[in-house]
Amino acid sequence: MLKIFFYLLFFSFVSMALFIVFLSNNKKNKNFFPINVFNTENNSFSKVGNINAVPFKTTAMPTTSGTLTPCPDFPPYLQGVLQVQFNTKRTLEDVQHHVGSFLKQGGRYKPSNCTAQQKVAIIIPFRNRHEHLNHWLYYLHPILIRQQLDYGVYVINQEGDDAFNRAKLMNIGHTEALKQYDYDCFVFSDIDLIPLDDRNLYRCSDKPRHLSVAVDKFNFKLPYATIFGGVSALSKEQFLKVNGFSNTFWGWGGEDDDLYQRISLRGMSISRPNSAIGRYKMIRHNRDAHNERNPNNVQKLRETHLNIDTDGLNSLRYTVREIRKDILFTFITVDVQAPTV
Ligand code: UD2
Ligand code: MN
Repeated sequence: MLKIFFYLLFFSFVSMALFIVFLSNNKKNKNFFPINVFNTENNSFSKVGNINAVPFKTTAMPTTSGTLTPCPDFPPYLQGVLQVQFNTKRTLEDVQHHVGSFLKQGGRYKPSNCTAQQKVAIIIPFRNRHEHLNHWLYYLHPILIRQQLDYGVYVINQEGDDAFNRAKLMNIGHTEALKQYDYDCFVFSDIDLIPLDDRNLYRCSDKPRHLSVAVDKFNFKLPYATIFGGVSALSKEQFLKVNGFSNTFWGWGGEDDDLYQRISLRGMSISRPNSAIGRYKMIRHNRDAHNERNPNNVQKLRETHLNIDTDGLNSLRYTVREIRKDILFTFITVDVQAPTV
């Protein structure tokens, strides 16, 4: 009987010891939590550690000569796939509380521990979409910070209620941003598009780049091969080479296709991230008032080659009504000089 008792005691000790070993191993795995970061440019995987432990602000690491080293090609703090939802109501105060302390007046940021590879102006055409703006700022600032960009956010607000002109607002944003800082890359983004993966870098490349490749609204597929609307990135040189957007697309539609044609006409082709990474959620909305589809824009698309040299950055006319620098963005209200009909 006593023998049985000792056997039982022995077995319970062994199982307890095994249980403890199992628990400690489990904990180790949790701490390590490796994340595979998919490198969008050469399709290779690299490992980063636990991203939750990575602070936005890291201490500066100057070289021996006292200058900062260039930021790496592949930012080390990316998280990969992101959770995005628009059910939560967000106010500007919420967003400011969330990310404001990392930014400088005007929605500006640059990494403190390395020199950013590019100076990027994000241009957003805007009128009466404040709720969308709050979501955009809430999600995009942390992403852009993790991407180690030297960037600024410019919201170009069309004054009045004449026909909306997305493309002209982009040209104005480009011109006004350059008055503020020596940007070398321009990301043109709709206010309602939120990336679902931070490996989709808001940078420019050797070709004009279409970033919003797989949008939920289009079942995560390109609706047609040459689409260039949504979010796109052009270097300063690329944008100048095509004379910017056309200024004459009033109302909804066509201006993005016109830009695509300009790019082709100037002998360039476009690049895109992998569709597994270039994923976006669009905040659901109805067509806005005064941005109805304009049937004239279809005809205009047949004339891009006739207009590219005379309609664009070199013919841009507008009046700035106000420049307001919030901590989260620079808000520029403009009179786009809509034609009187
Ligand atoms: C598509 C394109 C968009 C543009 C548009 C045609 C994609 C994913 N999107 O978007 O890039 O080419 O068709 O013009 O391909 N806006 C305001 N207030 C307004 C009207 C527009 O702020 O009253 C801004 C806002 O940033 C908005 C953008 O203009 O996201 C485009 O307008 P939209 O969202 O109504 O157009 P949508 O979704 O059909
Ligand atoms: Mn939209």
